Amino acid sequence: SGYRVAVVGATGNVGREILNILAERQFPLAEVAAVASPRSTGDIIDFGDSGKELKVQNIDHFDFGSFDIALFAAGSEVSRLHAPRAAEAGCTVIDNSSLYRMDPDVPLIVPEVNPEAIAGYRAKNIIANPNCSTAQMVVALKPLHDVARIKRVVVATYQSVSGAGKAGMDELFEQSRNIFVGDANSPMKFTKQIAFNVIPHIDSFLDDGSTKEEWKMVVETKKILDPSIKVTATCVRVPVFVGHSEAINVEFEEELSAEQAQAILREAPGVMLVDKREDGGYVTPVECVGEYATYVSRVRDDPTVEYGLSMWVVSDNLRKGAALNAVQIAELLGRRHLQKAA
Ligand code: 11C
Repeated sequence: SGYRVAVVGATGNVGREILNILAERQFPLAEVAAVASPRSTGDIIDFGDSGKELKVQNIDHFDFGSFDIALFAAGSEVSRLHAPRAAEAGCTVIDNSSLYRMDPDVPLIVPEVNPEAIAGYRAKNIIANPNCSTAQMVVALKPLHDVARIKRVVVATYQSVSGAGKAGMDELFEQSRNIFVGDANSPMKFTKQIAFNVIPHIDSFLDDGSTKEEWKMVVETKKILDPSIKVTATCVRVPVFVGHSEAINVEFEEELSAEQAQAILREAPGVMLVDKREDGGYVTPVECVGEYATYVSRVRDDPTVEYGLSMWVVSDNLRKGAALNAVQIAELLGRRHLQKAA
């Protein structure tokens, strides 16, 4: 027995990782369906390393009513068109897009941080998965907030091109090669050259001069962790294929030394502390690819404020930032709320 699960956007960066992770974690499945746009209908894709193959089904004709859970990873437009139809047919939607995250009737869940909020899913039968840069940050902040109450966070991100989909990865690869062989380059997906460069712009600009990616880190952190926490973010795209990094400065209400923070983080769920204060004694994005953990390194006191710390947080943006968190939500939903199909 198990759940009947549909993965929407199964051929994309996150959809493929969802299938890998469902297989890896032996998620209890009675049935699994790969669903995508008509463009991919009929394609054959692997169900992780299970040896099983799945034939991609057309979302336009897909009957969600015979599924328990649909994990959506095909962007906001597909969620807007199909998530309500799935939810109304009785299939609980776990949505990776930004569409429903700030909807007060939709819980926004990181299982290590606010699992209790999942009960609110019944209002719309939809649960939202946060933005990748928010997910890894709140996993690292939550255990520290529990002990010393966070007042304010200043974060700068170093986000990999896989956050912009397969097209972003292809652009970094092609541009790097073209630069080596002397061919002309023109940015397509990104607004400036991404190879051997960094771009301080992710998602669209807002009226106040910030970007939507930066706004997401502010409002999602408040919704998941605590509305009283102030966040200011600068989000930057870097020429890394997979793995988002963040330089985070935190100001607390109460005293918390770097040593105490390290001890707390060593025990925290979902966190792997790698902090040797020596050459190479920290984690970089290439080392976190394919891993589940949110890695924390470089924890140190910030003496410029009364109670402050700085740290470096890295995670696989396609996993904890997206697919893994979505599968963990499905696991939580199954444990607490759903009956398995016979
Ligand atoms: C990026 N964080 O790295 C984005 C990708 O709101 O789900 C995910 C966007 C989102 O480009």
